[in-house]
Amino acid sequence: TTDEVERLLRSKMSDEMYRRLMNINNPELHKFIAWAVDLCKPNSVFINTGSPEDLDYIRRRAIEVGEEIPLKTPGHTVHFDSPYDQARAREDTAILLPNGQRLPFIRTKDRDEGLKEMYSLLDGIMKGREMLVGFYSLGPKGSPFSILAVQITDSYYVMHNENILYRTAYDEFVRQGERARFLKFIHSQGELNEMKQSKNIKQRRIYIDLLGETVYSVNTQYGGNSIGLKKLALRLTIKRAMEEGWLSEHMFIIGVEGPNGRVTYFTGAFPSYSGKTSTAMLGRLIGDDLAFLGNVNGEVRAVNPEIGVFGIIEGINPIDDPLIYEVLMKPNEVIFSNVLITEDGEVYWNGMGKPEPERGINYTGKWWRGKTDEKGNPIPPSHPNARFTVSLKAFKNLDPAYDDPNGVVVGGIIFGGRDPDTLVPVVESFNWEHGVVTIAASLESERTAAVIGKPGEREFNPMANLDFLSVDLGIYITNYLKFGEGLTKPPKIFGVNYFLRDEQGSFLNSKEDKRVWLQWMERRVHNELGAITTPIGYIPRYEDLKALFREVLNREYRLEDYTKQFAIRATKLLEKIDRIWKIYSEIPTTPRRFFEVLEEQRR
Ligand code: SPV
Ligand code: MN
Repeated sequence: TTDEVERLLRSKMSDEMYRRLMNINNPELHKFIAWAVDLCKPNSVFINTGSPEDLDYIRRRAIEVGEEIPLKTPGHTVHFDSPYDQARAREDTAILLPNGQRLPFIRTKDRDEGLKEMYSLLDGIMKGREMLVGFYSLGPKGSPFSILAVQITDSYYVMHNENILYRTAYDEFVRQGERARFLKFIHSQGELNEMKQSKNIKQRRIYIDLLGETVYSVNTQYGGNSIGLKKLALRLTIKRAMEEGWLSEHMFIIGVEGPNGRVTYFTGAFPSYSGKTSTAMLGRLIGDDLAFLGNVNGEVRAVNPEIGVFGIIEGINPIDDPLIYEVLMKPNEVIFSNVLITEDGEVYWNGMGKPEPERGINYTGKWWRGKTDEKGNPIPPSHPNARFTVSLKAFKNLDPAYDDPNGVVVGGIIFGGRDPDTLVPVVESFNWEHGVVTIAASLESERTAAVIGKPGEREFNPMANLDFLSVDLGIYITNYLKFGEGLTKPPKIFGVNYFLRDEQGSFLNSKEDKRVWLQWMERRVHNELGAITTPIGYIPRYEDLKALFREVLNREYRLEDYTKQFAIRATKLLEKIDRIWKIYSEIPTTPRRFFEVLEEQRR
């Protein structure tokens, strides 16, 4: 009842915090917070309005309680996750569905059972701690694309991340009052060890309740598992997108500068650690990870639900990624996770282009060269999935439209993976459905360190979104195809592959070649270049690439390299079609059109 809600809230909230919450005239919100207070039993509640003082409070507390360690450079801090909690935890993550319903490829759990387990894990978990409540908007405020969200957490680190990565929206909640519909996230890091790392990793659980549009996350700190608005929200927004006929995707959004000052916007989906962020940095940046795509008058428009980057830091160095490197070096608000703190109080990560220090502190405690884990494997200075969190505003290549409520018009959509031996470096599909079926829905990639498990195995990863799917894959594909039918100016769909290798295992391309592919795609969107029609789509002509290599990289491009890279590997492609066919034929909801398009390709 309203009285109980009031009593519960008043028992844990100062007058000021209570006033802040009541400023939002939304009984559902009050009930949600009261329920969380009742269950988690925090000492107190902090309502984060997003004011400069509140943002500062979160930053300060993260350091005071030891969740973050300040570095020498002003604004820089480091957070350490547990050695067993450094990537997305697939095994501990499930979509809750009523009556034990199941979905292909998705870890599901009976809703009642899952909620029961979760409530018992959360019971009293915030004793002695402050419960933090944050209000955010996924997407530009006031945009028709945008979705509101509330995050509850007992981690200053998590809320600090969210304050950098998302638009705070307390004011929007106040404005909308009762009308505010919002996603709900509740997180607790659980008990901590001396290094302030989640201790009960065996009880790590991430449950996504589609019915209640609520995500529960407990006994974990790794950003992908704990930052509600990132990949946890993605599960909920995919569901909404499905119901409302738009696309919620694991994609960057960039503006590519073409000839004569022309800017063409692209979105791109890549499994993590397959070139997504580095491709995003080649353009004018709008987003590096997530995109909402909608049909606006027959065109696709996209907005970024985020305003920051939670990026992989390994291998970022001044030569390959000068823009990111600069952002990570200058005094600025940056949260590093799972890197090494040197003895001088500076940050070090693998592949930054500096000699490896002798010692320092990393996620395993005191680190020195040659330290091994319990299996005898050497512990690197930084974890391969070590990350940085930084505002988009820190980037020199930020596109002025990054916060435009109307989004940008999408000219092309790129799908890429880590594929050693099958797909050419760049290919354009014949049309929307051909691209959706043979490129996007057929995406395969080698597993990387962003996911717990053995790297290197080839994984099926449609739209680079499989880890985040919350709906039946067949229905997801159907929605994609339908979305295309409603477009009068559909974006072109491209496939890229930066990881082709020869028989000796050497890469067939160098890192900067992707600049050329990007320019080729930009020209193709405007129908300025011809192409070779092959059974898998349009591929570049040698002479066009030769000219672009000159123009973009000031380099020769040899015919023999082209021939190797752009050979249509028919046997490998046919094998791939067989694999993909088998997967989808086991999903009853796969649309018939899917098999027709794939069959045409095979023939
Ligand atoms: C990614 O790996 O794709 C990320 C980080 O963006 S995570 O949140 O772990 O998914
Ligand atoms: Mn991602």
